[in-house]
Amino acid sequence: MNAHTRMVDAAEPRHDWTVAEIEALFELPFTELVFRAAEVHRRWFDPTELQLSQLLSIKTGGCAENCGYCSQSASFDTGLTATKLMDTTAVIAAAMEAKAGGAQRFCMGAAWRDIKDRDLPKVCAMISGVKALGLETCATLGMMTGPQAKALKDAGLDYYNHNLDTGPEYYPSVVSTRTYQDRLDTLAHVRDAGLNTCCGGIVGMGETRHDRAGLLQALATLPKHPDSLPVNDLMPTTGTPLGGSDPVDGLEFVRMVAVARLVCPKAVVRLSAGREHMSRELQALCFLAGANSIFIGGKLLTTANPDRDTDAALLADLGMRPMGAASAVLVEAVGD
Ligand code: SAM
Ligand code: DTB
Ligand code: SF4
Repeated sequence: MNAHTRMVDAAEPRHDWTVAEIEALFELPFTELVFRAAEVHRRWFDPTELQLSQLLSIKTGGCAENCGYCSQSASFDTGLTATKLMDTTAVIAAAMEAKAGGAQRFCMGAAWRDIKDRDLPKVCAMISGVKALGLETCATLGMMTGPQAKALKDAGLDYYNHNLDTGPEYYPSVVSTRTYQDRLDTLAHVRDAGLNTCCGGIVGMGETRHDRAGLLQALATLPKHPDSLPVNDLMPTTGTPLGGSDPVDGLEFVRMVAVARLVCPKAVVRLSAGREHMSRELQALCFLAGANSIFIGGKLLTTANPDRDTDAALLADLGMRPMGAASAVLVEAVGD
């Protein structure tokens, strides 16, 4: 087998990854790992392109779950003011603004344990309204049933975000109000409804490399690899159990991105939460290692994200452009 054949083989999606194999990838010399990931990235994508998503919290705080990282859980005193579900017109206005700012996908997030049937018509109206603007639609509303997933799909939903967050062994240390299997069940409903899956996790919660490999193994052995794979760096929030976690070393974060690219080669890997505290150089290394999506706009759900001008300058300096766009920089693509 020559080097070219080996590279092409390594770029084909596999569903039989073991945790040990994934741990071995983590242990490669850093430059070797990044090089391999960059090769696989180029096999499926134009490495100068970035998919651009923007988030909106359509229902903030007061959540019944106890995810140890989350500012929005009712179990922790984080000083966040809970709000009720936003009006549809306000959501559509925010989506128009996001589109004008260069977003390609608009992601609506709700601090719910699960979506209730009583809220479904309003959420469907939001999705249809956002879709009608010519944006891709994504929602993250907690657990849901098969019929609920079908209703969202019929309303025009393109993607559903539902993260596995960490490896199965560490998961119970992070949240106790639901199980890993609950998450997998919702992901099955998402797939069965014909929705694209957005599924990834968080690093920086005190997990080990074994847990990170466990998360990536869980993602890579799903019946279908995630279409979008967000890698979040914990946004530490005072008042949450994980608010005082030690930050993850930048090089280890890049390894996580690179291994995600290798085990889910066709996924759009999102450099998700945490860019606010990353240097431009660290972000550039993540793009080299296979990340090809970011959240844009100055706010994620409740925490900060780089503003549009900062990102426009970064993309211009890196010579990167929005996925599918002809022009070379974000600022040119959206006008001023
Ligand atoms: N309530 C729904 C759920 O949990 O599925 C949707 C919203 S929830 C905020 C979406 C995802 O955001 C979580 O699964 C988690 O991966 C990520 N997230 C939440 N808080 C975070 C934080 N402080 N830092 C990094 N990622 C975070
Ligand atoms: C994902 O993986 N990250 C996004 C989105 N999916 C919903 C959320 C990040 C939230 C960061 C913390 C906050 O802003 O509250
Ligand atoms: Fe609720 Fe989602 Fe936050 Fe967990 S991550 S507490 S489910 S909003």
